[in-house]
Amino acid sequence: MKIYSYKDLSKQNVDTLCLRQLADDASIRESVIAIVEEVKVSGDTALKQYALDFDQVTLEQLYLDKATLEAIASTIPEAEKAAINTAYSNIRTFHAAQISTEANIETMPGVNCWREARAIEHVGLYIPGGTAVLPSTFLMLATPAKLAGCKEIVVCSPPQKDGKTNCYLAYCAILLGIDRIWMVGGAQAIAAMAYGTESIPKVDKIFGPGNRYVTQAKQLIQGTTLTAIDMPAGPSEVLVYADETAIPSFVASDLLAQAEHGVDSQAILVATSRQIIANTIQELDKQLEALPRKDIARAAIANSYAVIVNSAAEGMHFSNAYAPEHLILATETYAALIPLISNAGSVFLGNLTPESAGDYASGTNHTLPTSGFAKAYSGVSIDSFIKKITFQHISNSGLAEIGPTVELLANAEGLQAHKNAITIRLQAQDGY
Ligand code: HSO
Ligand code: ZN
Repeated sequence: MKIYSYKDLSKQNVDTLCLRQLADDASIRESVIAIVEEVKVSGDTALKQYALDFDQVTLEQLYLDKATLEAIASTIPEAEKAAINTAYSNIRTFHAAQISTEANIETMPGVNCWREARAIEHVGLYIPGGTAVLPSTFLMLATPAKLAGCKEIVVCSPPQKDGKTNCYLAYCAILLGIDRIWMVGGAQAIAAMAYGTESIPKVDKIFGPGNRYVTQAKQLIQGTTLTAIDMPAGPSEVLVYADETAIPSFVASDLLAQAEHGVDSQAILVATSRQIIANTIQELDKQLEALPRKDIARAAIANSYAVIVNSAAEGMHFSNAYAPEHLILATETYAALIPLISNAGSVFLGNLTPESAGDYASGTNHTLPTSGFAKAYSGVSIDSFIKKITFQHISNSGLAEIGPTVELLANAEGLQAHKNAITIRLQAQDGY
């Protein structure tokens, strides 16, 4: 892990350190374009062929039905079932509280304006398989989708070697009231949901993380179809701010929790002294050896760095420039730092609040903006599954109030028909 001193970094150095590898691999783009085109043209036939080519499974039917999911779900061990139930309950409680109604505003006497939320009717959720199957992601996406009232929730996830899904995903499906999981993975899943196939419904918005192919496919369909995406997704990342009240073994465990996600994950340590960094690296080396995914974690740590800062303000300055997906404040004085945070996906306060808690069970969503997109994007929430429609009503007296203003502005823009739409009504009123 490289160590930098903040005071020696130029603005350009900081910019370079904050730059993520936004993978735009031309060969990936080309194969994704080909896959998307093939799914668009050949639909289910293409999906079955890709299942054979990429997942080595023959699928007679592309989805698992409710009875199959129930049978798989029934094999889940009791302890894991209880853990999923607890996580689900917390995620549900936190997201349910985000549902709100807005006030009806009388902007002028007799002129009323308001907004009402409506669910996005058809949504698609992509649940990755690969090196880690993530039932937690299923809960994080489907819980707000259900609460928002989405009519149709299409779930795609790559098949296991037996052509099915595991007991955790199946149990989540049953718990969430989702009675079908499509055994479709990769870029082909994104294409299927964006264009629709004979059996997979076309959706209005696609959610979920994935590998570079999935991410590339999401970017592609966002630009070429009417289907929206949740957010641009890059490798997962954490920035831990640690001062002398931090506990190095805890900090090391947080950096490694991030690092085990993937070789391209970043785990950044910002600390108020070189000693804290040294202590943390010592702990990190110790803990790393015991990890089953140590090769992945080691590669990710090699891709990460530490920064020494002279004050909390400097630390937050760097953090805001980096705009981390996850920010952990490993300090007892976290409260004073909260107002200094301007860019972060999700923040974890104090020595007893690891990112893992939010990844799984505390209630907040773990689908968050990466790669610096926290400067402009929020994480997934109820808002991601709704759109807000504005309404207005103008009464008799309201028309008299607002009419002359609109007439004048329409006239100024040279749009006579706009003006007439007011004038014709005002004249009709005069006749009453
Ligand atoms: N840290 C990941 C979410 C996750 N962690 C799922 C474990 N499972 C992105 O926020
Ligand atoms: Zn995680």
